[in-house]
Amino acid sequence: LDFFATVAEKSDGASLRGDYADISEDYVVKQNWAAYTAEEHALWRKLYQRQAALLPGRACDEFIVSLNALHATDGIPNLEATSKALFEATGWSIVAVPGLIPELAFFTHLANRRFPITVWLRKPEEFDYIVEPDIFHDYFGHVPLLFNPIFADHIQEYGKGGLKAMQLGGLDQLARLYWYTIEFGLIQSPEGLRVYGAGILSSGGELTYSLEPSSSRHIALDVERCMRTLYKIDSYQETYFVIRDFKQLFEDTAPDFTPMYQRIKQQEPLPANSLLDGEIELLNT
Ligand code: HBI
Ligand code: FE
Repeated sequence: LDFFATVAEKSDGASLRGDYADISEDYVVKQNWAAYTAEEHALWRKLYQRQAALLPGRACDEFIVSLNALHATDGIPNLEATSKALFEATGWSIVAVPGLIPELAFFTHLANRRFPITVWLRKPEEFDYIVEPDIFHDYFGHVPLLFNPIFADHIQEYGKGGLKAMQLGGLDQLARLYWYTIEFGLIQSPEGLRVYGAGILSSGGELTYSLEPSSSRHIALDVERCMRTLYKIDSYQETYFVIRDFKQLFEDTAPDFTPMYQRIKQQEPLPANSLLDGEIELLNT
């Protein structure tokens, strides 16, 4: 029941979507691919086509290359087939889940190189915006970069870090880091800023918005600063943190966060639109 408290907090008290009747102990279910309707496959194709058209010049190259190799254009993908290809590439698997799952189960999957993917697809009226992650967000947004060896290792470390943070009382801080990197992160490229965060990559509006100079703040990622920063769950982000490359993300998050959690807990969290003394905005406003 802890779990429902967590989720109620995350989704503003709204009840959970998804069918939790047949879960195994680690919250895994069968995808039941044959049960998706023709309408759902058609909606997937529409979602895919809109996002794919926005990717060039916006998504990082690693994402685009891996996404194309997945051949997921025709309809809702079969997770078992993807899982096999992914395992061969980076030793990760995909497990099907009914929706949001408790943090302990979520982190345990990641720490063991299993990525949980929600089985249900949004409704047509949720084409532009959805609160809880559905299969389009989880698959389109997260799976391609699991084919990148450094990023794949990073997500496993994040899972281990999550299990540790639960012991240390650092979950709020770690969740902010996850939010501003794995979900809403930007990365430098020789041609300018690019997106690697799954929350942006799976969003029609934010994929263009997040790269506009006049939009929100763009500042270089500093892990401790990021972990102090509150985030928005119901609007575009007010700050985007930018990494140089995936190696930076991996290395900067490698140290033991115990002392950092201690320091951060003694301070007030920063509002989502903060700009601190000495911080430089990477795009002109
Ligand atoms: N469950 N299915 C699913 N997907 C998530 O992204 C997820 C979750 N449970 C917990 C959780 N995320 C977050 O609390 C952590 O990433 C912080
Ligand atoms: Fe996500």
